[in-house]
Amino acid sequence: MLESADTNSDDTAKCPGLLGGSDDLLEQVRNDWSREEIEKVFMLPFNDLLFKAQTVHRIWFDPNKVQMSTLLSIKTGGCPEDCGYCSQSVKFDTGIGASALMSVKDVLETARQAKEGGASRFCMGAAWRNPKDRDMGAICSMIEGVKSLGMESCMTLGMLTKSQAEKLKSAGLDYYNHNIDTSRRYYKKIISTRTMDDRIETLDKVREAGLNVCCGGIVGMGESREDRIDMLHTFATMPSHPQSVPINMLVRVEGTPLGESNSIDPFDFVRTIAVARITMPKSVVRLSAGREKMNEEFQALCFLAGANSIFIGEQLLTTPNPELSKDKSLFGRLGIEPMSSHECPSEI
Ligand code: SAM
Ligand code: DTB
Ligand code: SF4
Repeated sequence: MLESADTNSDDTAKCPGLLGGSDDLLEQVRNDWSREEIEKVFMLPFNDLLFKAQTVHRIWFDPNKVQMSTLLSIKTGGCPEDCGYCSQSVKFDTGIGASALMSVKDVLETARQAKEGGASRFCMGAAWRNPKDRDMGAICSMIEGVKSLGMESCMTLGMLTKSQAEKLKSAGLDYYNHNIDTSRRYYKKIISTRTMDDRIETLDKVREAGLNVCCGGIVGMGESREDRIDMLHTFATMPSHPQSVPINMLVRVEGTPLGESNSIDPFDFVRTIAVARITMPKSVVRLSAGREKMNEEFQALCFLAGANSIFIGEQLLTTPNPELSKDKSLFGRLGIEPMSSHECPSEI
């Protein structure tokens, strides 16, 4: 086990890259991280932090492979929740109206195009507080169709009942995305219509149904470093680490309460990625929303810090993402290649 950073803080300064112990001890996957240990890692000198993150990354992953997913909003706008960052809440005037659930045929045509564009996973998102049972038939047909294209599937539909989670699993769903978004303390400033515990409950149901968990958060909502450390501590001490950890940089949407937020220090964003990599060594860490506003050097630092998944395609749910040609050029310059599904660790 890694020694507590508390016991060897002087050594850490003399021995960059190690928090104590030898590199082969970094192979351990731990769910017993203390908040203090995570804070110590977060606050390391930047070069030491990146060295350590890259060391851990190389134990578990090919450092030049990045998993590529494409995202589609299968049901846009009109959501009754009040998440302060979101373009799709009915509570904010963002110019995005409510539309109906897309047809299975249209979803599968978009999935086919995503596969042609190089995506190995197709992620579908709905602006719901929770799915209605009457929608589950269409949702399951979408999952079956995506699987028959030879792609992995991911859904994010809001809160689930036990039986809905089981239905998704039976349809062949690989991942369910449900984010905690931020620290427990800051959460109340961002969302009032459902609690952090509601989200944790859904995550438990997803895990118990045997689905891979995709759970992450957003950085840049005005939260403090303390909040980022708390959020990372929550992920790292879950009963098992989420198999996929999306770290989103807030996309500021006009009309939302967070539309005018100050931008985050890029180095703090990179630190968040690096700490996710170190504390959840086997998880795929996704450099998720926000790439449109990052330059190539910023993204390269995120990959160096251990991010190994992205969304490709020009649209996230309702906001833009870099053009495919720009991503292809960046990957060419960095020598990054797509990670195939069988290289992507999962529990199922
Ligand atoms: N309605 C479902 C839910 O909230 O779980 C699924 C869709 S919701 C849009 C999925 C996630 O996208 C949110 O939990 C949040 O982390 C992320 N997200 C939404 N809007 C964002 C924004 N403007 N910037 C960054 N991330 C955002
Ligand atoms: C996640 O953590 N990020 C994605 C996905 N899970 C569903 C969503 C990002 C949404 C960005 C804002 C938008 O496009 O509306
Ligand atoms: Fe609704 Fe999800 Fe947006 Fe929150 S994040 S308002 S639940 S679509």
